Amino acid sequence: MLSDEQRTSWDDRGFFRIDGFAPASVCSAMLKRVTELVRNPEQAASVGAWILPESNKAKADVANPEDAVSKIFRLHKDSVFAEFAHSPEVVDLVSPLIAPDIDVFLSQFIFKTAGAWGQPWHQDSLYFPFEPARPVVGVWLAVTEATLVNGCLHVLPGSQTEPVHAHVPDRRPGANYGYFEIIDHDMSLSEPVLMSAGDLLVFDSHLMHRSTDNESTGIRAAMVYHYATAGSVDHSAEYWTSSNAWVPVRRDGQVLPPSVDAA
Ligand SMILES: O=C(O)CCC(=O)C(=O)O
Repeated sequence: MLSDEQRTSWDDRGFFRIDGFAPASVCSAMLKRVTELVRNPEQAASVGAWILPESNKAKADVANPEDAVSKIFRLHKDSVFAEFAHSPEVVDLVSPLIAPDIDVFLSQFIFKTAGAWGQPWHQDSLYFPFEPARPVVGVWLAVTEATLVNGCLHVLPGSQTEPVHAHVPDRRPGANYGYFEIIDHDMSLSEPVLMSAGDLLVFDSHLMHRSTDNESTGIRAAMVYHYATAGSVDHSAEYWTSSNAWVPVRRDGQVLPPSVDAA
């Protein structure tokens, strides 16, 4: 399912991108739905979503509730987010990188409204104490444009071959919950990932990446999913309150519809 170019980029650089992957209608439906959920916390709770506040913004100081939200987790059983997570276009892209049978276990909508801080250099596998530990694949959909000014991702090509490095808590006072940082590695060969709404980045969970602060006056939104081998043992709950929810997306060569729950 992967082109030679995608496979080479994956092997050598730890990621590849597909421009124009999702239509504008999907991006706007996602943004509309998360806004609805943030404005209706009971509805968010009823679909199992978790709302994480932006640490450096007080609810009282913002015009709309969503302006003070950093991320919403556990959306992959809900409407447009489930449809995307289970779509053959995504599942058949990710499966060759992992295994024939895969689950989606994590989803997060990142609001990154004006003034929100970025996430420092990290490897996603820090958050994934699984057996087997890898492969784990992230897909990052640009819901809006991502630029140098509004806080696009930056990646360090080739760093997927590194083990998971030591991470220290994000050193900025008031940094968001759960943000950790790699400080023992040279990031000088990193590259910004400039994207238009609808572009997709597919990346290895050992790839070092970060995002910068949103210094624009608008939102820089993204929807992120993570996929892993079916039957993985997830030890997260032994360390922290986990937002993971394992849902099968591919079995016996078939992409499964959103309604099939994990065993
Ligand atoms: O989109 C962002 O601002 C950061 C996302 C990120 O680093 C991640 O999903 O691991």
